[in-house]
Amino acid sequence: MKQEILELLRGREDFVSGQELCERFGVSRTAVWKAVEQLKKEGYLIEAVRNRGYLLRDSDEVYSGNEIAGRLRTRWAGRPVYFYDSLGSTNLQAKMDAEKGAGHGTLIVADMQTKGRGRRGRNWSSPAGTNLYFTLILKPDFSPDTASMLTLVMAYAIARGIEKTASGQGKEEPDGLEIGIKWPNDIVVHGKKVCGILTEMSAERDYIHYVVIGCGVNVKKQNFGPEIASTAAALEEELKQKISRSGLLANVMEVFEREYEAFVETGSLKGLKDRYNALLVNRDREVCVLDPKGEYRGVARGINDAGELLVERSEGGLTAVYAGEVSVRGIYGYV
Ligand code: BT5
Repeated sequence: MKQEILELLRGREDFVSGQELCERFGVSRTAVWKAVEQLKKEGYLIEAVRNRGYLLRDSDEVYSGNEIAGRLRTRWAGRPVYFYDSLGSTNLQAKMDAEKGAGHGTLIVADMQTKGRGRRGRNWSSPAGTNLYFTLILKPDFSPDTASMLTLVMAYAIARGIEKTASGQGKEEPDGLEIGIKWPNDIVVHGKKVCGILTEMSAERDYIHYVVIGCGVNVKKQNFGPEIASTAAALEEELKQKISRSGLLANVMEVFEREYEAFVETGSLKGLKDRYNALLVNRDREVCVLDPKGEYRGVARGINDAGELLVERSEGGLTAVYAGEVSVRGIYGYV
């Protein structure tokens, strides 16, 4: 009932009387009052005025499973959502849940991580109360070599989700926010990393058991450690506005669901390629490709339908770089 009261208050701009709530849910005034007290404990700002009733002031700062679920407008992405105050790593939890049968679209969220991971065992800084750490479980029905493209679909969804949240109008392409993608798995604002993505998969040769896409997005101001102080940034500071973590996550799920469905239909990034390339910060920049077989330099020209980065090499020729094998660095810095 708590959730239902919340939904009703969310839809009203004026006070809702205690009487109306009692009649609507067939419970006593005390029961309504208790449910409202619980919501307040979760962080909701609910004003209670004698003879007028209850009014939900603002839920933008509330970050909980209920709040995220209440804001979702998807059919399957983020359903169900499991929220934890603390986890070792949302990717690890997601993999355990996927093994135990959690379905396509299940979302694991934590307010903090004690063992947040980047690629190749690197560390992901994951303090409490500030950022998004979430992992989406997918059980796709396509071949395992296609799965690395999902990182790119998620990167696009996060970039657009940020724009949508920051513009506040649900509009996805406001001018001048300078949000970009650093191929393959970073989101960058003003040349600094605000988000990283770690995609992991369990598969046989031609069959995917599951894919988990884990994302960390820096939202609130925080003290980044000395190691990342010069390369990391948080959205609220860079964009100079408040960002609701629950709202952002719901927007990301919405864009991801739409783009994932288009991706599955064509089996490639054909439909997304041009829009992705428009956000690519490495585009037409000199990059260093850190290939285990040998580093080389070139100019990044954008992705192809398979999500590979096309690099025009200094010594001539165009190479398609596959995300699974290499990293790309800017010549003059992180981007
Ligand atoms: C990534 O790896 O960028 C993938 C990060 C994925 C994190 C999410 S959080 C939810 C889910 N659960 C997990 O355990 N992981 C996922 P990579 O490209 O390897 O970048 C890692 C590097 O980014 C580190 O070595 C640091 O230099 C830097 N870094 C660490 N924490 C950061 C932060 N909060 N913001 C920006 N940069 C950070």
